[in-house]
Amino acid sequence: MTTPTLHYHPLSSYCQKVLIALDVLGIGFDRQLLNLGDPAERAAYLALWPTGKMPLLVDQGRPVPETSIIIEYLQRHHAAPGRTLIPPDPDAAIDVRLWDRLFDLYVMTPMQALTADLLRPEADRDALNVDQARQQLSTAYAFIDRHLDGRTWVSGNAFSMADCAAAPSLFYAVTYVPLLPEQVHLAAYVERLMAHPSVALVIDQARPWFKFYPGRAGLSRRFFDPAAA
Ligand SMILES: N[C@@H](CCC(=O)N[C@@H](CS)C(=O)NCC(=O)O)C(=O)O
Repeated sequence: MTTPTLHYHPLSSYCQKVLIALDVLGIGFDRQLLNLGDPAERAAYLALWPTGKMPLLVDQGRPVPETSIIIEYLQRHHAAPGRTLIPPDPDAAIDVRLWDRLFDLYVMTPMQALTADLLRPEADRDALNVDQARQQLSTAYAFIDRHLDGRTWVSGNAFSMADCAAAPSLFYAVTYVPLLPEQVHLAAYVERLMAHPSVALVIDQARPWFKFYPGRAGLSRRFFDPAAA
């Protein structure tokens, strides 16, 4: 079996989603760290994958884009025996895909919009867009909190692809819109995610980069310095 290569950056939430999946599935891979701020590197990456979005998996010369598709591909072609992120039961798998979509579309997307706004020059910031993104996060927190009542993981009984999407999206989202005190199910879930060994590993590997994260003012001290926990 060949070793796939992941083009990625450790600080990127979508890259973290796939890094968590690779660890849970027990897959060895080569790392290609991306610096899209470098014009030559950006041009080479765009030639490989025209959207320029990361991460990108390359396996035997075949580019596999889009995190949910990457995870499906890894599950099918590279997962270690007994490791799974998408259950074999078709209806259970639909529920995992649903929650993966919900986290990508309603947590990851507004969180990214808030990061993008901070990266703009002051004069180009968009207060309306920021308000909408913050409102979208509040709406998502409310329905996810309700859903998590009585659950350990977000879909079924086991850690799944949906939890891979949830961990980095919530990790960054709460730096912009903190959870409400009454959102106890979601708060406990975030703590369970952060304690999961694969999530903890990926957060640990991103730590040297947190000083570049635009929303770092909202990031808990314990993520900069685990000894402060
Ligand atoms: N739908 C894509 C989204 C990937 C994405 O938005 N990646 C961000 C990093 S977290 C990115 O590449 N940003 C760089 C850019 O937009 O130029 C996926 O699931 O892979």
